[in-house]
Amino acid sequence: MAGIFSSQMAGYPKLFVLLCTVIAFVSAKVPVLDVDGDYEGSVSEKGGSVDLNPPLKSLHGPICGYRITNKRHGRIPFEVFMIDELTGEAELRARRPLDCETEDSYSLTIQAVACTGEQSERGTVNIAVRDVNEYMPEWRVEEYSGEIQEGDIVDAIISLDAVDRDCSPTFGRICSYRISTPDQPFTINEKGVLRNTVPLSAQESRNHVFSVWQRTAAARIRVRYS
Ligand SMILES: [Ca+2]
Ligand SMILES: [Ca+2]
Repeated sequence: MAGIFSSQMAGYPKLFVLLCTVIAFVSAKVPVLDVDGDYEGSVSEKGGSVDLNPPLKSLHGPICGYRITNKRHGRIPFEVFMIDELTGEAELRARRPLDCETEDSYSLTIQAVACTGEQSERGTVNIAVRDVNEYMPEWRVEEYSGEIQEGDIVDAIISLDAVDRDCSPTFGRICSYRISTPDQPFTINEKGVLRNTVPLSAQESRNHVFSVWQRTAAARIRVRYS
């Protein structure tokens, strides 16, 4: 190999050949992140390992570590564990449980650091925080009141409103409402809008008090006739 190199370079000045050799040696040692574009990842709100696509690897190892910096302000709740220095394979992990309701994504820059100290170009890691169902739905108020005219059918007597503080539609959306007190002359739709199903008579009762459930919490409803 040395013979071929020497014969190919025979016509060049010695200084030029030396310079080419040094440049070739240095460039071969600079690590390169094995990624085309950005890394895309996700991690549970509970913490643990980040699922990265593509997995974290680098060329021109051995790689002794990775340097991560936050594109936004604040401390980085992630750290890198080396798995294989030769391939640069490594795992990105959350240092602590995360809070999707406060911060649902992170954007980091990452550089591979070779064991020679050389650093790769910066890459970008986008991490989405996966929601965990921590919160129950809650009513905005504990008791709702409405009033209708005797004998009327009213499509929207009152609107009930519950909230769920989880950050994702899967765990944070109110799916339905249900009247839990049996035999009530009312119905409630998926948006929480209450209507009566038959005309009501003040002779029977001037008030109806009953409960409505959304998944787990009950609110008391009072409907008065006038
Ligand atoms: Ca929830
Ligand atoms: Ca949550």
